Amino acid sequence: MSVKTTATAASSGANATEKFRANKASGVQTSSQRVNHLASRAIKALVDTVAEEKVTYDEYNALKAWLIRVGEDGEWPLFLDVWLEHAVEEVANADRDGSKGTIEGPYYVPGSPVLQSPATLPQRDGEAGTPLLFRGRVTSVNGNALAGAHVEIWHADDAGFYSQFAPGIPEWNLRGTVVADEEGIFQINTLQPAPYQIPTDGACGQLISAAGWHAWRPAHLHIKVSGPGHQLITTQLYFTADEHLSDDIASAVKPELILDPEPATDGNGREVSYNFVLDPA
Ligand code: MBD
Ligand code: FE
Repeated sequence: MSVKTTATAASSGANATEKFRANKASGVQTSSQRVNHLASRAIKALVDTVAEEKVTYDEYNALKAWLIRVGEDGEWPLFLDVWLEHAVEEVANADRDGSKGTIEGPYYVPGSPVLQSPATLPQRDGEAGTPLLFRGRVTSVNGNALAGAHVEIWHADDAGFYSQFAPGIPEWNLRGTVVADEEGIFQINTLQPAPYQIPTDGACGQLISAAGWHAWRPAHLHIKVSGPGHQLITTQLYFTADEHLSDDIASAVKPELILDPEPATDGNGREVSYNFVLDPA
């Protein structure tokens, strides 16, 4: 990774806190009975860990200092999405028959430019990376085409940075909402994303190095697919032969979500198809 990565990565974690406040922190109420039950279980899991592992005061204070730093660095969204969201997603999508979902992660922004298929995602002049043509069809579980389905896509640039979370990138760079045609078919021109390292210079990075873990996610496209009368699915697609498919730090890879692009028929980069199947609402 370039020097730029180290210089700016922490702000990507912190910016996710601001975006979360702006877009997601809703006033949803949870009953006191449910709060009591869940908080008691979560606290018990920690208490049991302390008792069973004979946690010392030094270790307790190290935990306290680290938790304080997670907040100071604005990395709660990053921490939760990397280490916990995968379990929430499994629960949320357990009953679906259509395409597999996976985690959203901290870098989604609603309201990306709406582009009619065939579309090219917004990008800078000379944007680095191998061209990738991503196409496919959106249908219902019964096989019917979903005309005008929305395929919303966002991904990191070749250096591993997401627009709106790292400085100096145009607002909607590599983000777009592509509208499928009457047959549910979409075509999206973008660039092959690179393997991605979560920010290493904040509290999450401190945990990773203290534990001797690595910070990598396999290269991925983030996607939300929706169609009239159907449930939106949030997912990611990965690429075959990526060395981090089997040890994603965010535990968000599923075998159904791995693409195997081929050389593009026009000789320019690579192309791949993937069909999405949505469950009725
Ligand atoms: C990402 O790009 C990502 O997808 C996840 C899940 C966590 C951190 C950065
Ligand atoms: Fe990501």
